[in-house]
Amino acid sequence: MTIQEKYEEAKRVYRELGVDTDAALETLKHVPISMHCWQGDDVMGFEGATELTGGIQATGDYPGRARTPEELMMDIDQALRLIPGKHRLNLHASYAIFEDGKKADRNALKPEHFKKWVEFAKARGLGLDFNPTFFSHPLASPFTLSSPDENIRRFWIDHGKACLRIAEYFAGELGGQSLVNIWIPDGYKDIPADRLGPRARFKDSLDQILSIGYDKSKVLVAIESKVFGIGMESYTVGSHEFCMNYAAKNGILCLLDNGHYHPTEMVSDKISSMLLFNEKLALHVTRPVRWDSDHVVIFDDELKEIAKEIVRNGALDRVIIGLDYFDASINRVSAWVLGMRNMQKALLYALLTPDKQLAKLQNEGNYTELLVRQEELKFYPFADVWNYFCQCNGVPAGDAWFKEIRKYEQEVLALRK
Ligand code: RNT
Ligand code: ZN
Repeated sequence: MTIQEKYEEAKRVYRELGVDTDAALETLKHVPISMHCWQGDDVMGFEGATELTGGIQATGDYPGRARTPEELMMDIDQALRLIPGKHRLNLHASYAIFEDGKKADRNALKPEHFKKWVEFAKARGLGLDFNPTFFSHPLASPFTLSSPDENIRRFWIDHGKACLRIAEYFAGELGGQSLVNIWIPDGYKDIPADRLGPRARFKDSLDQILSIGYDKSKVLVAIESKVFGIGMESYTVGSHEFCMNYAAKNGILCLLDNGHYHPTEMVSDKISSMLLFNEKLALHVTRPVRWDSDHVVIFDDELKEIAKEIVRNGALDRVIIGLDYFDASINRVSAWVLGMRNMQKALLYALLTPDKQLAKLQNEGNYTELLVRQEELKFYPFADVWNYFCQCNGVPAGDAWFKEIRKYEQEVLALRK
């Protein structure tokens, strides 16, 4: 049976449930996912950094890490060839490209330092999102926007402002909106003597950054909270409560990273509450294994649950989905392709769920049937719909994409020594 024939059969089976597979595929095709550039080079960037700081870690030494803008762009292209649909690219400030050796420090970054990225994005029809980089820098150890040293704090405030201008430039050149996500690593290893002071300074720094009068129709600003980092186990300045309150009061977005909460606390359960009180919400989809380990996103229960919350609440255009992980122990292009395709699979799985019927069972108190139906759905011919989606969008279906990865590894990645 061909992919098409299998799809026709799947379509019939889902139709019996009241699910329109054609409509699901049409919707999925238009959901952009922001692919994080930093999976390609273990979050090193192009400033000559030799280590990753800020309490995050990319472990492993798989060969083929992208070392230059050209290599990273090549690898991104290879990944995008294997991912269905049109997407976005998420950059960090540390990926500025300095031409003619003219370097600029983080507080002096300008749109021109991202010209090459804009050209790259334009040629491929990608949108660009952005992140100021408050780590892997001599002045970032260990405090940035909450630093008690006013000179250091000023430096990072200027960095934040510079990044808003760069995002404005992205949106101006590429159309649409650009998301700027602020995450700072600031925190304490051990029990602090003052919890309020750092947070008050962080609050003031954010106020100053946002005061520059950026174009709100082009730039969406988010802040990302965190519960702990390596070396910041006892206290993080940008806790969830801090970020949620700051965002609510100042009309910016919350960005929820599903590696940034206590291990049994689920981001999928937070989405509905955020949607009731916010027009938009941003996500960093990752996979925490026992800690914020940033493993590659797989098609697991929490990913499906996150996708369901977005889809069944009609929030595909309100939730900005970005990926955030960095695994250096496996082929990095595979890591991107897997994560992106899995995110899309989860969205498709959600789009193929008869939500209204299930909600009805819930409201009627018919929990037995609800559970039975939810379980049976797992064995519906979902893969046949996915494969057809890949085929329609001109990318390899099933595991056929991996052959391309092998080839790329032999011909390109293995030569990087
Ligand atoms: C760190 C945050 C943050 C970073 C990226 C590189 O814990 O998740 O989003 O991973 O900015
Ligand atoms: Zn994150």
